[in-house]
Amino acid sequence: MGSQPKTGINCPLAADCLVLPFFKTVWIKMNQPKRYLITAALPYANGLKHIGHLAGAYLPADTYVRYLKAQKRDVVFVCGSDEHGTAIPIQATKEGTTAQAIIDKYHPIIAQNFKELGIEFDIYHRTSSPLHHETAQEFFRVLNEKGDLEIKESEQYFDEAANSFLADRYIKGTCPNCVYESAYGDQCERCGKSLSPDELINPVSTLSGNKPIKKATKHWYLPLDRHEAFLRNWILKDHAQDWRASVVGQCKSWIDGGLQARAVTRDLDWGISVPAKDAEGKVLYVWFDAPIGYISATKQWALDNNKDWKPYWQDKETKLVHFIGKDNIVFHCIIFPVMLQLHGDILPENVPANEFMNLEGDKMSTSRNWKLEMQDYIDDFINKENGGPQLADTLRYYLTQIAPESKDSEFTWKGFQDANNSELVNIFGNFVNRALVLMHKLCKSKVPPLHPELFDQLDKDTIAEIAAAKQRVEDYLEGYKFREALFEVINLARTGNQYMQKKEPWILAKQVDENGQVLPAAQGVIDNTMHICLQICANLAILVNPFLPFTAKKICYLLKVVDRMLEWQNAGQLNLLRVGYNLRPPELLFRKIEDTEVAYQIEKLHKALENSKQEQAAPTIETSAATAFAPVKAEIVFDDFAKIDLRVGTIVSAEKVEKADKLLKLNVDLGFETRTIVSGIALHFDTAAIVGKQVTVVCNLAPRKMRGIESNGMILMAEDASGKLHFVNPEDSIGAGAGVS
Ligand code: B3M
Ligand code: ZN
Repeated sequence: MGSQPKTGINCPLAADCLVLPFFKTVWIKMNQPKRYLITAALPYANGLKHIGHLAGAYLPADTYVRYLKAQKRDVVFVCGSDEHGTAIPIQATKEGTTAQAIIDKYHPIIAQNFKELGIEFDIYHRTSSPLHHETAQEFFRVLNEKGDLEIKESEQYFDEAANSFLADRYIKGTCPNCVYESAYGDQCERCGKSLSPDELINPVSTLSGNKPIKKATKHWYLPLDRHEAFLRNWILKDHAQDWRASVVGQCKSWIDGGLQARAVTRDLDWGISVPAKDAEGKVLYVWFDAPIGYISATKQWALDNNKDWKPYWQDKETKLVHFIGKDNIVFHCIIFPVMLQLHGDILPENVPANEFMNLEGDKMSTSRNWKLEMQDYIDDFINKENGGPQLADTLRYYLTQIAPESKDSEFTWKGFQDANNSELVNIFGNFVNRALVLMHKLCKSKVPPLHPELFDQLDKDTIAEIAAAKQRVEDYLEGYKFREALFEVINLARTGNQYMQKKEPWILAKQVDENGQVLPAAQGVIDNTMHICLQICANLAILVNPFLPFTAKKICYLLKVVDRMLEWQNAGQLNLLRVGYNLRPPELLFRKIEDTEVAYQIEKLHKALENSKQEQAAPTIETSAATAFAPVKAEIVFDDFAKIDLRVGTIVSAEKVEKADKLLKLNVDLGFETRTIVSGIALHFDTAAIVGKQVTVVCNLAPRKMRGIESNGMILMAEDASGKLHFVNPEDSIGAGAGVS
């Protein structure tokens, strides 16, 4: 089986098996929009993203887009990195590097993670791009020049020690809503409430830890209060029925709570400079520029594809849908729509926001290390020997099955295993596998003919069910009910299994004549059964494609049909596979998830939590973006210096220390011996790139345990003004062990 050429999916021969209607029935639905623009929240490029993010916005958006594309509708799916706001420089300080280095590090990793999980954007853009800066500035300018913004002077929190105003995340305090003690100045991460710094109880500067003072500063405001009537009409009247109740509910409480002017500029040195007079040192508020990122991404996509971006944002016949998590509702349903309306753009048709997904009984949290990052899942399942893209589908399946569409939901490893083993393996995979095995065995490896004259009620009901299932999946998808839609797909596989079980073609195959030939009447029923089962398999591929795209492709491969079969209009039919066509031997679609894998993941989760507690308690080697020269240390005499034994060493191996972002475990050849040295340089160097490098080693430093590993020495590093580290090493390669003095 493994030796079958994988090119079968697209090979011209394969197309023979696919019977498409002679003329394309262009399926025109009443009120079908001319085009779609689908957005998924732009993730902050300040760290790896976890499966809560994936389930909240990206997976449902991708599913919806795949469905629309299978219908051959005109759709553009945009996303990208949100690279501004205080979250970025704060992470840079944590990692001892620059804001630019942070976004350059995380943007490509996040993009790659999405790709490996089958999230297929038409463009994954960046808000640090010049095109975005221009677009956001133009947007601001238009509103400012029309008088849609107000300029106000107000007292804002200021950190005297750091000589800096404290924007959003530079200020922490107790949430007035849920009394969480580490709420940020713009939002409480526990209850999701959007806040202003003034609402925080006991505010503290995260720069110095001091209590901030108030100081006057000038900012531009978006006066939401002027737009109450518009918002009431548009959300609470026009969309009261078609938007999710939780979304309408949150909007209503915002509107009823009294809309206020929101500052759209900040005193900060990271972001898009405010294009106005007297605005030096000020940048656009990240939540002003980030949603405009959807527009700049569309522009970039249009440039790349020789298309016009304008209709996607300006033509009323475009259906704009924002996929987000519930903490982003106010920005996408209230603030951005007001901006769009003032700017003369279209408004979103829907904002299907999801609630939160918890993990093993607790909230997912990056700071507490209670999370499953996309990268971790990719490493542990997809990129493993017994992994592959099918394992991306397993995650997609479970996350959709437990999608927090109307209330918070919970990811458990046991649930993941059950969903995979009892539904994907036992129902879906098993059905497709049995259909292929029996077809080879009972029908000479070919798609058998149909004998309608032999149909009984069960055949007729089963055939009818194929079209009915398609309709239900479609209705749910159109209504953004992804978990129900997926349930219907699995249910069709369940129907197929039951049908096969009731028909028992393997028993009928025992009705043979004296030559061992199956009796014609029995063979007729076998043919019908297997024909219907195989057509169900083809239908399953189409219906499952938006959810589990890798699986859909694999079924096409097994059935030797081209991917074109996956077009939605083909579903619901019984003519997808040509009679007499030879299919491939079966291959399993899914593998079992073992108990040991579940146990390993749960243990890993708890260990990570423990480690993060230790890491927060233990001193770490800090590097900082030094902008000034450090003062010279107190004088020492020569004898003090002579006590330090410096040698040239060669790095012979380097590996990351598990769950310690900054540490590398190095083996360094000192000529007379090879030593283990733990060094806090992991954020600056790739392990592969430093093997073979020469370094200067303090080799008589007392051993020290770091993360349970004994470190025997220290490597000298030089730090440049940007905070980047460089090795201190001899100009030419010399023998390891040479003394340095
Ligand atoms: N970056 C927040 C988040 O990742 C923010 C979304 C922007 S969408 C325009 O949840
Ligand atoms: Zn709160």
